[in-house]
Amino acid sequence: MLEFHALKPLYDSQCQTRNYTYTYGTAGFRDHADVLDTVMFTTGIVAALRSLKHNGKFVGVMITASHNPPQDNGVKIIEPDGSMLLQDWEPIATKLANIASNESFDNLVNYIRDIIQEQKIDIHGSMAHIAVGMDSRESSPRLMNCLMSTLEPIFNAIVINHGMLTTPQLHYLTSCHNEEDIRNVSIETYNRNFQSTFKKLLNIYNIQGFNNCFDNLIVDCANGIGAPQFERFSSLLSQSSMIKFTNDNYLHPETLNESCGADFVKTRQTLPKGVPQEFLQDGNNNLYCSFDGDADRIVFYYIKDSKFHLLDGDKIATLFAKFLKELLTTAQIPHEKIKLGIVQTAYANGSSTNYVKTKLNCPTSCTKTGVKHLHHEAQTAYDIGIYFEANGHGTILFSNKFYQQVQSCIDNIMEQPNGDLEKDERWKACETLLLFSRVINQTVGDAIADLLGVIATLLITKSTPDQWDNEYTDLPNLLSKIVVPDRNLFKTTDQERKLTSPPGLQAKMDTLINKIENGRAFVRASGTEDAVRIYCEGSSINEVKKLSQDIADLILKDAK
Ligand code: G16
Repeated sequence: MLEFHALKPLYDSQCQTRNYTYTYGTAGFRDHADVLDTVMFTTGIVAALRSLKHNGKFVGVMITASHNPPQDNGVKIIEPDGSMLLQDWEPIATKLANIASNESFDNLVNYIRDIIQEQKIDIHGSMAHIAVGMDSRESSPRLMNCLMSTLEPIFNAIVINHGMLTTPQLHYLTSCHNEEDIRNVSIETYNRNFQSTFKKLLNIYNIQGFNNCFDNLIVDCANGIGAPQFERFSSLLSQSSMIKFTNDNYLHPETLNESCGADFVKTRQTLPKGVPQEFLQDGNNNLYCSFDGDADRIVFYYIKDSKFHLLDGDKIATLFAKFLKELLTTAQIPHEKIKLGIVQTAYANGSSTNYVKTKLNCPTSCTKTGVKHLHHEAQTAYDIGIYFEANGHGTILFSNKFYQQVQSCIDNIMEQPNGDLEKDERWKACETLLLFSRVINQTVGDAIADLLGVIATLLITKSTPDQWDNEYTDLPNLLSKIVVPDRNLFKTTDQERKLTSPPGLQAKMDTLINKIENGRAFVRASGTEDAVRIYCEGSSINEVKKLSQDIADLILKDAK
């Protein structure tokens, strides 16, 4: 039974932000932390109802604004299997928040009753179960109070508070809560599972250290929650003395994502601040990487001839695709039996898409920005669905058919006579495929798990960062953002590659794009920041810069 009579005093005390319109963005609600109290309050209610809809399974709620500046915050709801909130529920969550902010308390209660009725939620059956967590922002504990305020008093829910952890850790633990005895699930579950699988994977090849592929791994943690989590995690790896940290100042939340982190490095195509000089000596053989604020994204880079080289989400996806394809070949699993494909967005560099199609001979798909779109496509279109946004957000999904095929291959190998070299190689490939699939966090993009996957791939294939990079050369590109009076005027079609509004703008852009060699550009409204993003690429960086500036001028002129 829901205790609605107790809701009013909670609503009065928690929902201080009124007459404000909330919008559900690319990855949940995200805004200045000062206005998020009301939407946190209603998100707690949505999470409880979502859990009841799943007959009391665990649903996760993460308080984070990921790559956004320190003064912002946000919230993401996680389904029982660890994936993002079902898209059908996004309008429900939005409507509830806006009623709480703009209408009467009675309307709020009436809409909650409507949701229960329309969604056929049995409120007399199971209890709601919620797992919550937050990033290291200053506003997170306050917003956590708003979020949790209704869970026990109104819903009598069982709440597990994981405190500060990364977003992908909470996605993973939410799915574990639904599979294992809840008393046994903690952050150690995550650490143990990924550490031991990584060790087993490297043991197949007797790999020590970084196998001469690079000297040190320098990890920029964006001064976020990834710092303490990965410091603890990596201390138990045999490579720990070669893993160095920078921007790990998570106890100073005002420094979060400030001139560091995955978003900064990818957009500026430069080193983050704070990398100690000793790791930047000329001729060094280090691999560097940057997490974002909640460690769900990662990009890599290295320095050669004093020049910065970026290895972004496209490079990670293609590294994984090449490696997995070769393993399937060695295991003698016909490619027709396991469909391996790559899912990208419009931000993917044209060279990467070309490389996937012509060199790797893999199918590709393009979706709208937002992990939820890529995840869905990877899950439905492929048996090995590798999805990455160029900004470093992504993972790999392995279907049941993949596991069946690899297992039947192993069964087949066992029937062969011992001492057969080919048999050993096939067995190794199958074991690698299975363990690799478990080093990857299949619930969502995860900087720590993706890091393990990349390191394992490089070490097993004995590749240096330079060799990884040399598979193809990115077309010069530029991603920028501008602030306009109303970003909601910017509407797109064709997976965000073309504007349909403001009217006439796309045609004017096309004229500019057609003037440059290999020119490609698009404009879209961000779903996480109050800005419009402009992406341009072409054969020459100077032309790309000019194109980007011309498009920005067009937009600003149009907005006047
Ligand atoms: C979120 C989404 C990503 C998206 C990014 C930028 O990342 O999860 O899928 O690429 O925002 O989105 P937009 O261009 O709409 O602002 P994160 O790491 O901030 O949660």
